[in-house]
Amino acid sequence: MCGLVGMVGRNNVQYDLYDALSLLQHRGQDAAGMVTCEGDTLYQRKGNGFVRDVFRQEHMNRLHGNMGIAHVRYPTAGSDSVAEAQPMYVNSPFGICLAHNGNLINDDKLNEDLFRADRRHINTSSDTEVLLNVFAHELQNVAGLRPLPDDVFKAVERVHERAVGAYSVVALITGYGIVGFRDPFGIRPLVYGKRVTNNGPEYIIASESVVLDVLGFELIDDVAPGEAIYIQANGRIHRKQCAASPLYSPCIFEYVYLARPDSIIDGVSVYKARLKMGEKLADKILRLYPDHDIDVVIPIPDTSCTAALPMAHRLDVKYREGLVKSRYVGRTFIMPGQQERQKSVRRKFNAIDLEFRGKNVLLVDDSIVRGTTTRQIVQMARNAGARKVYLASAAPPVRFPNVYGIDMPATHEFVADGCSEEQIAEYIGVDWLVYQDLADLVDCAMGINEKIKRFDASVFDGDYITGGVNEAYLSRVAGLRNDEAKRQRRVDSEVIELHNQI
Ligand code: PIN
Repeated sequence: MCGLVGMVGRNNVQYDLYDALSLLQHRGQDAAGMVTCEGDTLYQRKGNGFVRDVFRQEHMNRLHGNMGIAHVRYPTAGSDSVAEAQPMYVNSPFGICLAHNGNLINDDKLNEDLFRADRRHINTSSDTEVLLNVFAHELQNVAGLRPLPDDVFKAVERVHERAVGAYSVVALITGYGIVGFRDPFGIRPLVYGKRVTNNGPEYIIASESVVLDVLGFELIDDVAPGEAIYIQANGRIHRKQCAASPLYSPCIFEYVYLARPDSIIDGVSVYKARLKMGEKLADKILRLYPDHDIDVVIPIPDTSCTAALPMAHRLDVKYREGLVKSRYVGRTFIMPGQQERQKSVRRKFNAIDLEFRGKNVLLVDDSIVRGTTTRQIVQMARNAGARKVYLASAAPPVRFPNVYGIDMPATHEFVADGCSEEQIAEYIGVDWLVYQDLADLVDCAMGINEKIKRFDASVFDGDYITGGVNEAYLSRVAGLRNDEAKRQRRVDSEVIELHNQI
């Protein structure tokens, strides 16, 4: 998962881009990068780690220019090293930088075509470099000495024809402007907005609307599935639908867990969707257990708190924040091995005994993926003296791999893989377990945007809307995602970094 931002301003944009990346930090904490453009010159800073660690004052001082793009990255399959931090750059035509949120399914085939037909070399295993070169090649085919809006739109049309998968993109064409586009299914989010200054309008494109809110931009619209937005360096803005048959199909997991609650994605408030998830889940519990003996609802923080509160109201039981999550403990993915992950859960969460002792507790989480964190938290609840422990998940069981840019484990590492709900409950150690039904979840996210007819819910139902997801592809993904593969890639990338230092 990644976060993107691109901006055309009236003055230097590096501080706005920095703030935007900080607001998108939840979408990726593995690496961050920024490219700015002043006249015909590009300035770049990229590195591994949090935004605040990658950009120091001396870097900020050098990032000149009134337009730029920036990116935060999560380690999606196959891209853990700093060499693959984004934005990526290709010099021809014009000098183009590109940052991408999502994942291409046919990057192997595109890589081959780029080499054989387009005579372009790809130097990393990142699908972003592939996407950048496809866009660059197509722009080179149509543009003259300057990229006109129609040239940019034709290039995006060709990208849609060639690329299969999920891609929300911001690109910068040196000296000319920034481009934002979204795949024909609009799987990953992208919005754009405007801020009026005394010197004229400024424009921004970003993964989530929270960036626009905080930086004082007015939301114009979501970039529609298949649509492209071209903002020229002089502040002129152009938009065009570039896909033959776009179909709104945004990722439902954004609403479950990925996005910030204060963002509005495709016209639907993430916060409101989560409130509804809590209400629907309470209704299901009341249907299944009309005489339930729940004393207290306790969310597993942070995401699930939004759903747990209306849930408690509807169940007519107390809501208590009996689990405290430390803000300062390192991320679990620095320690991807199973044992290390277990230790880190205990460091991250602590239980307030008085909320558990002698009580029948309903824990609430946004989703259950591996079940390992959940299992330990259930054990903590028991150690804190809970009489019975129940668990409700605001999302259905995760059973299928994500191929659209969310870093998830291999299928056999999902707790739900090949297991019934009873077996999962037993593994996790709860007295009963309730999952949200998929139809209810879809209902919660439907909101008021009539353009959305369906969601990408492939992690729950295995329906991959883009096509191209076959057995061979899934086994390639599984090979890249299991714990051992991730550990090996970390070692490899450390070696590369060391080599670079030497
Ligand atoms: C919660 C994020 N949420 C918690 C992510 C745990 C699955 N896990 C998915 C639950 S928050 S497990 O954003 O940190 O608040 O099933 O893999 O054990």
